[in-house]
Amino acid sequence: MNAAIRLNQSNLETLPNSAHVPQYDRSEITASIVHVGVGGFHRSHEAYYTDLLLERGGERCWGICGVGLRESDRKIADVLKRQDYLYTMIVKHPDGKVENRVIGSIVDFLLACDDAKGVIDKMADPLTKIVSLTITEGGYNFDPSTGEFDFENPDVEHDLAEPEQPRTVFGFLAAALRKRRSTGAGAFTVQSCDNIQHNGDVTKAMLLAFTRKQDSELAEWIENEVRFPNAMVDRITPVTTPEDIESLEELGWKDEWPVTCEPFCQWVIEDDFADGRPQWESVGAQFVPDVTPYETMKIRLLNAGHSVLGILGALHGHATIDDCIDDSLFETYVRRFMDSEATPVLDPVEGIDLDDYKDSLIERFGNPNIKDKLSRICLESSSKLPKFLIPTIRENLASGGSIEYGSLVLAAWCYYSDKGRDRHGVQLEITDEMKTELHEAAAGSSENPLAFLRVREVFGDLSENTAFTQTYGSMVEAIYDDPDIARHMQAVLFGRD
Ligand code: CS2
Repeated sequence: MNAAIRLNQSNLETLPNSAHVPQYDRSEITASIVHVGVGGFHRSHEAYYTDLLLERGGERCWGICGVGLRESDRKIADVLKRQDYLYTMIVKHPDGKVENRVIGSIVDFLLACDDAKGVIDKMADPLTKIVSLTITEGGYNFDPSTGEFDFENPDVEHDLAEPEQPRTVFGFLAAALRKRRSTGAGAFTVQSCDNIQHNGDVTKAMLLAFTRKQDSELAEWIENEVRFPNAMVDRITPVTTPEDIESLEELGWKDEWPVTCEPFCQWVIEDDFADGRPQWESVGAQFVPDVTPYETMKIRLLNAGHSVLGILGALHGHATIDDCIDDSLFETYVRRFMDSEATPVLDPVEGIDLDDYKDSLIERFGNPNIKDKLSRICLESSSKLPKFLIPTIRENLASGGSIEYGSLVLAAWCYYSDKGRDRHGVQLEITDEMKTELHEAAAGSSENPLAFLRVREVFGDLSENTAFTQTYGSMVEAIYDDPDIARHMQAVLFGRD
């Protein structure tokens, strides 16, 4: 076999034809979009839609400049730079078909921890029209039980003290917008692409809370001028594996960090932009006046469905989401959770049949080629569950609906956080900013089954709701008595024997 060709601009023409390469002149593309958080999801979603658009002949200004805020972004910064910001998107179909597309829409990258000024200047450049974000659910820096901005975060304290050397996304947005206001450059749009209900509204509320502490006039200007469209984003994007890299090498090219994803892709956006936007609707995105029902549906069914399978499956010893769906107990459980707890508290979504939507989720979860690891799904559960699952439990408590399916997941999460092992005693890979705190709270459960609920940042006042604590408390006791989670899932589904 010939040595694999390195992926970069000058080698594009010589890549094997099993790769689709950008059919446009990338040297003409300028970056009016600055994107913070260039992880797998951005690369399989917004950057992909934008690549399709550029290929369709969309305006040349809509390229993307990636931004990484932290030291941990150095690897992607270096890899993309070496590859002239090109990377391969590997789409894995359920029937085994694979499509490889080299994406060309990212044309620059800045690492903020090396060059804060460069990032502020780029965002403040009048040619920048959109600053989009995938900063994860936890990145919005609010306390889920109060919804308030967390001023105790040391990086926020730092940003308030050093406005020109920020570390957080809010510090950068405020610094750039301050500069635009003073130079008369006008506002840009801040476009959240994270799985948070009302993600635009939340971004706005957080940025305003932060900026008011710094400069109330600037906050007022932001409130009036900047736009924050809400959006629903969707594409399952597992962590890239060494095998993915090898699969491309076997085909003849070397990409140090491709991204893999499922074929399904959806983006529903409110049409509310400060200074123009790409015509993403011509490549499949939907613009709607109000995205709320789509967002809620997706977060409460897809993301919560993932978390249900993730936590229960991890304790059981499953490794991936498709392993769970292959196990009829898990498939039935997640579907019943969706039908009897998530759906009753959802508003109808115009043009969408929820039963079809749920069928399609089960099919997507079952894609055997995606191999979406439960360790990715359970990553940062402390910021996911308060957004994906707990609101459904709360709303069912208020309406007198069922809470058993969701409560078992929280009880299982307590055991998972305490023991850190699955039922075979195998150590679980747990990555969570609150890991220690969760572990310490959960460790008190043998004496007090409600001990875990004292983590108020996650559970809020759930510990004061008797209907919840009765159900949850008895589930914790049952799991500590017998950690075989499948038995407890059966009990929820079919009643205790
Ligand atoms: C997952 C999401 O992070 C998670 O727990 O549910 O990453 C999910 O795969 C995407 O939101 C799909 O659009």
